[in-house]
Amino acid sequence: MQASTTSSGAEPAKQEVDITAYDEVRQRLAQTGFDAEWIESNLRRAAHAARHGEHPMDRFGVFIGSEFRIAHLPNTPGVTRLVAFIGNTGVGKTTGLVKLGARFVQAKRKVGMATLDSQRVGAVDQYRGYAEMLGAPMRALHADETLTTQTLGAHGKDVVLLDTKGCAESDAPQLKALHRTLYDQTAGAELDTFLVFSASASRSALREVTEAFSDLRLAGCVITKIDETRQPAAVLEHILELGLPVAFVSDGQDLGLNFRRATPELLADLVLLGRVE
Ligand SMILES: Nc1nc2c(ncn2[C@@H]2O[C@H](COP(=O)(O)OP(=O)(O)OP(=O)(O)O)[C@@H](O)[C@H]2O)c(=O)[nH]1
Ligand SMILES: [Mg+2]
Repeated sequence: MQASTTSSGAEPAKQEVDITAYDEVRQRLAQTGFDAEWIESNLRRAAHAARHGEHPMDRFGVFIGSEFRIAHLPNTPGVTRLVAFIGNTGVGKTTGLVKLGARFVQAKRKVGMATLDSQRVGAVDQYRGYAEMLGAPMRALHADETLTTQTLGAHGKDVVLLDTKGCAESDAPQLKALHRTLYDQTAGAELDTFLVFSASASRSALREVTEAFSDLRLAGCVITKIDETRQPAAVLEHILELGLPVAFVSDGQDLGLNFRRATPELLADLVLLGRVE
């Protein structure tokens, strides 16, 4: 088909239109905080696969959305999912788990809760309060306690939400040992560990926390506090670079409202608008 080339064999007309229109995409990406090199390389990749007549903003949205991997929580009958949120202190691990728990309860799944954050003043009482709100039993485990399906109260549960301290030195060895135990015993439970990133974290902080937990096998990540910045580029670049699947995005403090399942469209909005619609 000759539609995209001129009869003289000069530059395709379509490409000229695209260059003008990609300027707008470029501007949007710069506003979200992406660096120039990232922008140029991804614009080229998106434009390369553009279809005739496709609007560059739509093209880039579809392209970048499909660059993200989406994490799925398998629902296997007879298998308890042990869902652990790890990451730095204050990023939204506890409230994220509670938001996830509310979804499970709504879906009539049997939920248990457990926490490794058992020494900090008030932490256990806070988690117990959330557990009562969800109508779920709760276990607090100490740093020297071995994690098993028994100690976590997993029996008869579809899912156990495992909160952590936010300290890689103590959380990582306990979770690593749990992973080994479950593997050795084929215990009817599987561990899904998600690294929680705040959308306003710096590039170096993101690298450091990822490195601190690098011993653990991750099921994916959660992005929190996207309502606190219009420039979430660092976290998005970091996740794309790692190829880490994204499970959820948190956009506020409301336990019932502000937790969304990640989708390619939602992540594309974050890239292009710095927020979700
Ligand atoms: N604005 C905003 N606040 C959030 C979000 N997610 C969590 N928060 C708030 O951030 C604060 C810390 O959240 P937690 O869930 O306690 O964080 P954590 O990672 O468990 O913190 P530690 O237990 O201290 O390690 C709370 O006030 C939450 O309401 C979000 O997406 N947006
Ligand atoms: Mg917490």
